[in-house]
Amino acid sequence: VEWNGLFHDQGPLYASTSEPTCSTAVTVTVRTFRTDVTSANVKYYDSADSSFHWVPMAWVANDATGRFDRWAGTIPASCSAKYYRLQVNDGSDTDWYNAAGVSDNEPSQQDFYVLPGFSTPAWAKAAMIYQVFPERFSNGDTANDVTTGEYTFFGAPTQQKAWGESVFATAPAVNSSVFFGGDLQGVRQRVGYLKNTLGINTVYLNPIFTSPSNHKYDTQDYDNVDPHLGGNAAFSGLVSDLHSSSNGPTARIVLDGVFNHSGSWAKWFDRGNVWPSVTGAYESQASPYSGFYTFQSWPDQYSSFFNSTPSMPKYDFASSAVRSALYGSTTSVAQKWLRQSGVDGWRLDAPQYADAGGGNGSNATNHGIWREFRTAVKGANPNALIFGEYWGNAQPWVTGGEWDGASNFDGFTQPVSQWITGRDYSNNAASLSTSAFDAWLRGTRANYPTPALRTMSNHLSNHDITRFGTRAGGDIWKTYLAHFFQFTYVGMPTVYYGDEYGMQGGADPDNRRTFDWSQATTANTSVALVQKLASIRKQYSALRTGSFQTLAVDDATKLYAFGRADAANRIAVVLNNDSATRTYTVPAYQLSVPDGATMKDAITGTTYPVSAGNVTVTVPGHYGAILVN
Ligand code: ARE
Ligand code: CA
Repeated sequence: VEWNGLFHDQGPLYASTSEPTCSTAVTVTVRTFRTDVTSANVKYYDSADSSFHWVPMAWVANDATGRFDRWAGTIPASCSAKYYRLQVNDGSDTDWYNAAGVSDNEPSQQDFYVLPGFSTPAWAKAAMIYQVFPERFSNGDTANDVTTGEYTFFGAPTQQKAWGESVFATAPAVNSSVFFGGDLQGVRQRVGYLKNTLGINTVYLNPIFTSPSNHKYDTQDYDNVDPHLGGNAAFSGLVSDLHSSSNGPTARIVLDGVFNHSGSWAKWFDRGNVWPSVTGAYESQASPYSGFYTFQSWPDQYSSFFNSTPSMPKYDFASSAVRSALYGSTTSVAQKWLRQSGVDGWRLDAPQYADAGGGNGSNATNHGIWREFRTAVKGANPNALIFGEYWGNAQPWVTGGEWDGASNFDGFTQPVSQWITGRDYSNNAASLSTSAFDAWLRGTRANYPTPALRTMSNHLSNHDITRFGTRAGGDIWKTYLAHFFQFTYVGMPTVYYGDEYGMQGGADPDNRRTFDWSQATTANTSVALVQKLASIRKQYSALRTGSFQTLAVDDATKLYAFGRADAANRIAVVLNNDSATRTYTVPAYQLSVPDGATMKDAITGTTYPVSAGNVTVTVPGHYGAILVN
């Protein structure tokens, strides 16, 4: 069998649905070179009877170029999870195809998923996220700024710094008690920048509930937005401005859900007696909240985040009362902000560690927690997005009952950083050839069911890792190239504030510098490119939910070309990871674009003819072309 002709994924051209219900059969199509194959089969494992089943595929049609055959078979409807691989035969040879690609021998893992009942929010599949660290993005009200010595945080008096003041690289003492004054009034004033200049449609805010630290991962009061960020009033104003369609397209808002631990100053714990009318677990063993936490030796020895952060005591999820308070009841933290404030979803902080009895994520307990959480949150709002923070393969959490997607450190951030900058996301030297990049992407895509893949959060930087702009050595062209890939790949493009102009920064806290508002205009070439890329992603459904197909890989010239395709458009994305301008020949026939057709670069408007199956395009160094048919 000619491997180069084989293709299948769960894009709309090759699967009748990627989100079946219990009563939806799934018809899958495999493409082969014309007359190359004499028979084809779907072999699927059904978890209902723990056995494999075969479905013979029937020849259906040729494609638009006449170069390919299409064969289809139908996996019958039922509620059970199923996993399938495809077998193709040419009379003398048998080969296999699954999410890992083509193989001579039957694969035993990375099959395609059929998970009846698992769907992710439609809006999230179209989301383009902007991540804001509120204390550092925009200061809309100087009256609420934390001032120097205003209070003492874990022994350190607060320090107020001027916007833009460079303190992180030079002052090692700089920590969680340094403030620049950013707030939600500031975000609100910049909604026009987000919606209309950048064209993003979703804002993810790092924690905003009251807490004495600048990052607020140590929650003091889940019921109130920090007054230094503008409080509940500024927040509800921001939500309505984002949801409004009178100031630009309507947009969504996702909050950071810190549910693994609280701050030690939360009322349920109340170390330091921050809540005089409440008896917290730290204050008395007779506290109504004693069961919320795990003490090895009351009061000073208790389980905390990473077992080393006393300001962040861990919840004990064995307590049904804590589960009810965090997500189970309609007035719980997770439900209340969805039901009463119109929040559109949660990013889950450190969710792998949620556990009972001070543990750090034993499987059964942890998955039980997130299954309950999903039921509660989707009950409050079926369209709420849930994506978990996880740095590795998040597959155990995204096969249906728990999260929609996850932070894509492993399937996006790391390979993109290494391929383009020669550095990993911690800024250590680590290079990656183009073919290794392609293989890495294929392998990590195979980890995830299609509904989850489309809601993975694809970020170049975030508040825990070094800035992409620094890894790129300040070469803004590498940022351009990274954005080309980010806005054309599978998953939610997630722009960490400042990445749109290549903001610099090392590890935490240097990755949380103040935003430079002099850059926030389309006079900045990088900002203008992000605007263009966001508008292109918005225009073409193929870039959001179409198939992903590798078209060309060249280690010597550092060419990477891939297709995104659905019934509306066939798109070839051509990336040049070399510094020199290069001319590439890309196999348009692989997208079934026929000879004589043209493909138009959505960036430049230049039109290219397809002949002899190929399209030839010249691309500047560290830049891309998005050829649309
Ligand atoms: C503060 C200082 C740091 C200092 C640290 C040590 O800022 O410079 O090193 O204290 O105590 C929040 C704040 C941080 C703060 C931290 C502790 O944002 O600034 O650090 O609280 O007070 C792992 C976890 C993952 C976690 C990362 C940071 O798995 O959940 O570490 N990320 C979330 C948030 C953080 C937040 C917290 C959790 C706590 O996004 O911002 O920190 O609420 C591997 C592993 C990962 C591991 C990763 C990094 O790849 O696979 O699991 O992530 O390395 O260590
Ligand atoms: Ca302020």
